[in-house]
Amino acid sequence: MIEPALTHSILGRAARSGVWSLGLHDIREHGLGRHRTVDDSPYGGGSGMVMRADVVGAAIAAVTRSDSHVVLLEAGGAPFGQATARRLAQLPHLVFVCGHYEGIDARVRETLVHESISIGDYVLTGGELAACVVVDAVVRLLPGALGNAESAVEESFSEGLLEYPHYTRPPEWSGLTVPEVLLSGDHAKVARWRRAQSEARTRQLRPDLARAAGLKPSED
Ligand code: JF5
Repeated sequence: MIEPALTHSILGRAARSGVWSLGLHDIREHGLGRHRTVDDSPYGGGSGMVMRADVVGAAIAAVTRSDSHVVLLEAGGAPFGQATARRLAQLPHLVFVCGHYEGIDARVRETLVHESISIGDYVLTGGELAACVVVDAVVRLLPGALGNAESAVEESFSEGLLEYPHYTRPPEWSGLTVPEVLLSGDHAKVARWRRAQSEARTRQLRPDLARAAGLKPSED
């Protein structure tokens, strides 16, 4: 699941050109016994299974270096955002621990995990897709990862506002036209229009971001 997601397209090109590299490690290789068991029932009772500290601990130990930063993906982690992506992009070696079942023995998080991250308030079947999301957001920030065509789209988030709407040819499609101002050639006017669109969208869809960016609530 992870390999095709992270070796496709832009991330794949960046890996092939040496910007980053991916190592994939199956925790089950550290599993116990004939069934390579990685989980057990929770102390204290209850449903579901918990990933064993000894197994996950051995898996982490096998792949970490002295400069590794170990990240656990779980719904109960700290909310992931662009600021976290920027911070992780500065680090030399990231290890993503992907939970399954009800989660991982809490002693692993306390000892071997440097931070626990959530990509949103929903439950996944495992941490792999969440790790792919984080890796994508981090790798595209590495120097040389993006070509000119893909660059730049940090702007909206570094401003803390949502993107303005984009248009390209044809000028009329399905009876819909492109806003006049974008065809006017007046760059200052275009910039003001885009800023107003960003602010309006942010107020409407993300009042939390609007407040954080210091936008006044609109009248209507
Ligand atoms: C996971 C046990 C981790 O469900 C998530 C998740 C949701 N938002 N961010 C991450 O991670 C997978 C499942 C079960 C631990």
